Parts: sequence; C-alpha cells; structure tokens
Amino acid sequence: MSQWLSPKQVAESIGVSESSLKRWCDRGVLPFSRTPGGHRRVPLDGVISYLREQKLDPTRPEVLGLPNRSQVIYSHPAEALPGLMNKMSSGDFEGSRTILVDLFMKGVTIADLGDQLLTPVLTQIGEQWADGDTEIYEERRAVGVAMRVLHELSRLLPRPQEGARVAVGGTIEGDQYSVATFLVELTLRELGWSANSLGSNLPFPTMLQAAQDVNPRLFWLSISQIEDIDRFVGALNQFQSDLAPSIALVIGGRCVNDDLRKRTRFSACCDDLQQLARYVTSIDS
Ligand code: B12
Repeated sequence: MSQWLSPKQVAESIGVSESSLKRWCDRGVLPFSRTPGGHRRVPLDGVISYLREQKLDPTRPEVLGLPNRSQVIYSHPAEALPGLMNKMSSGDFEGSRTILVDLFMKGVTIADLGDQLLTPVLTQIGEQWADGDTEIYEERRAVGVAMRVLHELSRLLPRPQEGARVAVGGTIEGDQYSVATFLVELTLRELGWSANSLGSNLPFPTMLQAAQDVNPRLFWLSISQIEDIDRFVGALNQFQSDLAPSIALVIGGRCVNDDLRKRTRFSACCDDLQQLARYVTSIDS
C-alpha cells in the first residue's frame, strides 16, 4: 500500500466525490503535495488522522489498505478483550488486525490498545503457558501477531513534524522482550514525538553511545528481565549519571517494582503507557 494516494482513491475510500475531496485539499482540511506534473497527492497518514479526528467510518476501507470489517466490531477495548484473546491465541493475524485497527480508527489510542488489550492478552497467554495449557509455539505466534499488527499501526501514525521532540529507547542486555518497547515508540509517535525503539537486548555502553549520537529529549528503558539485580542497579545508575542532564530517563516494565524504584535514579517511572502519555504531555507543556 502506497503512503501517497490520489484524490480519486481518497474520495472512493471515504465515500465523497472527487471534486469535494479536491476542495477539502485546497481548503486545508486534508494535507497534500503536488507531483512534478501538478497532480495532488494526499498522504495516507493525513487521511487516517482526519478520519480518526472526525470519527468517520471509511466506506471502502480496503482502498486505504485497512481491514474490511466483515467480522464482529467493538466500540471499546474492554468489549474486545475476549475476542482478541481468542484470535491471538489461535494465531489469527487477520482477525487480530481487524479488531485492533478498527479500534484505532475509532480513536482508541495506542496507549489504550497496549494497556487494555495487548498486555492483558499476552499476560493471559503467559499464564496459560505457565499452567501447561498453552504450547511455547502458541505464545511465540501470539507475539508475532502483536508485532505485525503494531507494524501496521506504525504505518498509519502521523509522521513526525519538523522540530518534533526526539526519543529513543529499548530493552537492556539479556532482555529479549520486544512488544513493550515497540508500544512505547508508537505511544510517543502518536503524541507527535519522533520516537525510535533501538530494539531489544542492548548493552548499556551502546545505549549511551546512542544517547550521545542522537541527543534525544527522552530515553526510555523497558525492563522485563533482569539477570543480576545488584549489577543492574549499579549499571542503571551509572547510565543515568552519564546521560546529558537535558535527557529525561523514563523507565517502565514488569521488573520495575518498589525495591528497584528506591534503588535507582530516573526522571520518571511508569506503570503503563497511559502514565507515559501523561508524563510526556506534562513535559511538552
Ligand atoms: C512473550 C513472552 C516471552 C517471549 C518474548 C518474545 C518477544 N520477542 O518479545 C520470550 C521468548 C523472550 C520469553 C522468554 C522467557 N519468559 Co516470558 N513471557 C512472555 C509473555 C507471555 C508476554 C510478555 C509481553 O510481551 N507482554 C506484553 C507487554 C506489552 O507487557 P509488559 O511488558 O508488561 O508492558 C506493559 C507495562 O509493563 C508497561 N511497560 C513496559 N515497558 C515499559 C517501558 C516504559 C518506558 C513504559 C513507560 C512502560 C512500560 O507498558 C506495557 C503496556 O501496558 C509474558 C507474560 C506476562 N505476564 O507478561 C511471559 C513471562 C514474562 N515470561 C516468563 C518466563 C518464565 C520466561 C522464561 C524464563 C521462560 C524460559 N523458561 O525460557 C524466558 C526468559 C528469557 C529471558 N532471558 O528473558 C514468566 C516470568 C515469570 C516471572 N516470575 O518472572 C512470564 C510472566 C510468563 C508466566 N506467566 O510465567 N517470554
């Protein structure tokens, strides 16, 4: 699916005439650029933002590369939880994508999709694995489905504007978890940041190098696996004092408990993505 669409494609997808669509472009309702031949081209993320803000249902979602909603549709994350659990645990990518992308199009934020859907679903799958009711391959498959849908949502989010605040982050050495750090990236991007997850299993020296090279406003760590707690506390505190004072260090993740909070230094410690969203909104203003 191209990231740029002709006015005809956008008009078809929304269910308005091409001439109305061109007028919307000219009145600034939708962003657009012109090809060297002078034709208007509308960025996909601009159309998606417009539909989300106006709470408009595209009449032909497939023209925008969105799932065709022939299946049961939900209005709120809580309603969708059992259905998504079912789809993700059976490895049904299309079904999971339909539920999550549809909620996103209805205006549900990435933070809420993560906190209220992906985290509870993966937690439940982890519990089933621990009880011997789920195979390892089923857990891995569910993570694969989550990552594929998140990649799709990433494509639908607005591209950062010139001068957007920059954030980078990832998971620490020995920590192979990839869903949470990607969710942090997308949560920040939805809030207008230029955010990039550096990925998983990153030694502290390379994260410090990244911080020096990129000079972000915010550096996040998602902490789901700690091999040696004392060594980790020392390394994290060293990292925090080596970071430029202008960089906010934000930590979160399953391993962040009261003991760790007391022993480590950071700018903010968040239980979930909603808290992160509130924190960045407070430093933005
Ligand atoms: C998928 C998974 C894996 C996969 C991950 C694959 C991948 N590419 O990501 C892999 C294969 C690595 C794995 C391995 C293991 N796993 Co595992 N895993 C899980 C599972 C099912 C899901 C984790 C997940 O992605 N959750 C979704 C994310 C989004 O949720 P989250 O991390 O909690 O993040 C939320 C918040 O914490 C917060 N957050 C997180 N990070 C950050 C960062 C910032 C900045 C902010 C603001 C917020 C924030 O926001 C998120 C959204 O709400 C969990 C179940 C569970 N309860 O989490 C078990 C689980 C964590 N695993 C477990 C175990 C036992 C293991 C293994 C030891 C198994 C083994 N014997 O090999 C190994 C450990 C390997 C290692 N060295 O890390 C246990 C841990 C038990 C314990 N007491 O610690 C769990 C709880 C399963 C269980 N119920 O027993 N696992």
